[in-house]
Amino acid sequence: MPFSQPEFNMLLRCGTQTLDLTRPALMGVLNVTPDSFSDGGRFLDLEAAVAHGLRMAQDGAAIIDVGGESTRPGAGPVTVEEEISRVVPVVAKLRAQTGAVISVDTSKPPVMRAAAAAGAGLLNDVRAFSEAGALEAAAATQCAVCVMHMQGDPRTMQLAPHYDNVVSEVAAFLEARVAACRAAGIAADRLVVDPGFGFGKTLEHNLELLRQLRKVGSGWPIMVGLSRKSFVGRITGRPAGDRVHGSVAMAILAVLNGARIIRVHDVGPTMDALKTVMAVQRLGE
Ligand code: 7PM
Repeated sequence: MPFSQPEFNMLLRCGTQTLDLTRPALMGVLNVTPDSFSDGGRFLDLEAAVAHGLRMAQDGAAIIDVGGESTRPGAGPVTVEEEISRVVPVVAKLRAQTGAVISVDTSKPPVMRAAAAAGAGLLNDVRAFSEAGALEAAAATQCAVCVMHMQGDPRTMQLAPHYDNVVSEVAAFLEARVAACRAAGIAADRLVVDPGFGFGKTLEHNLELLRQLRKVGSGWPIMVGLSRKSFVGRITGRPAGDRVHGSVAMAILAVLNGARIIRVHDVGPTMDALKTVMAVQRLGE
């Protein structure tokens, strides 16, 4: 498999765009849930979200991940219509105004179809395309797809996570979902895998996955989301708004352990750290 060779050119097909993963890419997190840009009116929500996305692209994010359904434990469910109305206008505006690949964080087939039609190039599903019709919907687009591991569901996943061997179990799950994607007709150059840090994992599970990250990906390009997560706070003793330095350190460790897409809130600081480390490592040369 070409992706296991570090020197090999890694081109990820994202609809009509191509993402070069020879060097690690940053994905900026853009939440379009009502609590994130709560200026009241929907127009302001849209403008603020687009401005934030453009800023992250300017700071060096190769991908902007637009999410309209909060996976936060206890967050209420969102209807398909509501999620489409939050996400699609932001996708369309960002696609028109930046060369970054637009990703959509969703589990719902109609949202996948609408987002792809509006110009999204990557479908990021924390449920790994397990909902009825999701694999078929993704396959019918030309988008890249990210399959993520989660134990349980967002509401209860942190109550009592358990694994006999977290690394081999996560790797086996991702292999199975990759096989399902391939069987549904999704080409190999459209696939990304993600161990799902914080999704049904204790602190020790997260640390073990980060230590053995290459084993988790079994050759496929690896995405990680570590930014501001509670286990970073467990280590540093800091609240979510004050976890930039811990998150940047985790991002760099992930890159050194083979990650190719790093999903972050703080694009500018992470990019500075990444550039610095890459100058020394000559990663991707
Ligand atoms: C509550 C719980 C709020 C979890 C936000 C989150 C990932 C992702 C998220 C990830 C991929 C967060 C998460 N995390 N997609 N979406 N990988 N592929 O902390 O780790 O941003 S949402």
